[in-house]
Amino acid sequence: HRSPVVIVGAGPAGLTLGNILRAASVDCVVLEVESREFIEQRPRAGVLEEWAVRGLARRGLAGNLLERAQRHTQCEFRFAGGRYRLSYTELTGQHHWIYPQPLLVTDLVREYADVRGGDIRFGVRDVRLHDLDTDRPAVSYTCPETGERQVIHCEFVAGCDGARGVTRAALPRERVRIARHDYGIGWLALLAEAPPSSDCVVFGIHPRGFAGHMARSPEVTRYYLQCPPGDDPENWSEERVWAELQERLGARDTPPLTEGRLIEKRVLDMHNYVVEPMAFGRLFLAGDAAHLTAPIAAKGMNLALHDAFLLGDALVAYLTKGDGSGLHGYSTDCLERVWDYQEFSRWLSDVYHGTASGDPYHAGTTLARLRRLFTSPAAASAFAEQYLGTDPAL
Ligand code: RFL
Repeated sequence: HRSPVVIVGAGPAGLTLGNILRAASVDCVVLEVESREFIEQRPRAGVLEEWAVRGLARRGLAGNLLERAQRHTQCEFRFAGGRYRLSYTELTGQHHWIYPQPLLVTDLVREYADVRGGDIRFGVRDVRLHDLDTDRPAVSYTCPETGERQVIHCEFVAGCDGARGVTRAALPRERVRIARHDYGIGWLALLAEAPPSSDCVVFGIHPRGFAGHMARSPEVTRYYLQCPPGDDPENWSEERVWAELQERLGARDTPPLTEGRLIEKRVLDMHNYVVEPMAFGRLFLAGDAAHLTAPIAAKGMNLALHDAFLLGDALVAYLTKGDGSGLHGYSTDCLERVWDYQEFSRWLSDVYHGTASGDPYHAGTTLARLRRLFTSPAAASAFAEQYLGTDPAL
């Protein structure tokens, strides 16, 4: 079997890339280990930056999103018993869109497979990459129905298989540098069957640890609670979760949170990595396969889309016009934004976790940073700009 491009992984990065290629009549095959039902329901991110949605819309991929997503214009910090709103849209003219990742993935699969006639194979096993440093690489996998090995010969492989995929490991160790940062912090990620308790994202910065509140839909709210890394979710009964959330997100003159049944409860160990360069031979990595940012600043899905736009346009330029400049600059062009978002996540992590660090010095400087956000318009504008991401006009 032959196809110009094989895309490993059907997350936001792989599916966006597949759609861009199909729109330009470039054939590709998407290989995904999970089933379609599974990826359409896997709960994760929900915050999209305005430029990313514009990029999707420009490629005909934001129809449902623009009808159904909520527009957010401000966020709220709660600390030292008070609540403080930051109207980032007033400061930047940009807003956030709230659209759960499974809905975006559902839209992208439907458009790719059912509308643009793209080839996608679910449930594949044991994906392996071959001859990446030649002009004729190949990808092999075990077919779920027959158990046979299949080989697809191609010109390019796109590694879009996320943090736990296999494509990153195909980069020879001596040709890449992987920078890592471990925060030494855990977050209990929760989804509650409860309506949001605020019309915006709320960050609770509390001596007992960080707590976050993020609307997902009128019925479902995402919450986060800082916890020790590697903590067992079973240590967190519903009762304990709600008591901690009420305490850490509590503020003067604020009604208690609306409680509900917890439908997801997972511990995330907060760590980041960046692979440089994001390419080797005919393999190009995109999204979490190339770089992970802990969900601290809600950046991961946005970066995945940024990579997919750049890689999609670059592959189309090469395969339809022989123009290799986009592919040549791909890694450098992606990494600038990746590092910018990494730096912001790290800054924000210091703020979120400072008052619970046990270090009075860190706690003191954290509160100073927070007060500065609400006394200095320049500090507020700088925060807003980074929180929303600058527009790459893609
Ligand atoms: P994905 O979405 O992980 O997709 C990779 C796909 O590859 C498949 N796969 C393989 N396929 C074939 N062969 C293999 N060997 C394979 N191994 C894996 C997987 O099944 C999957 O379908 O990566 P992609 O496309 O790079 O997208 C990245 C985003 O999913 C990720 O950055 C975000 O979810 C991160 N994130 C957030 N990002 C935001 O921008 N805003 C947020 O609010 C936000 N919140 C979050 C998050 C991530 C979270 N978790 C659980 C990691 C909240 C959470 C809780």
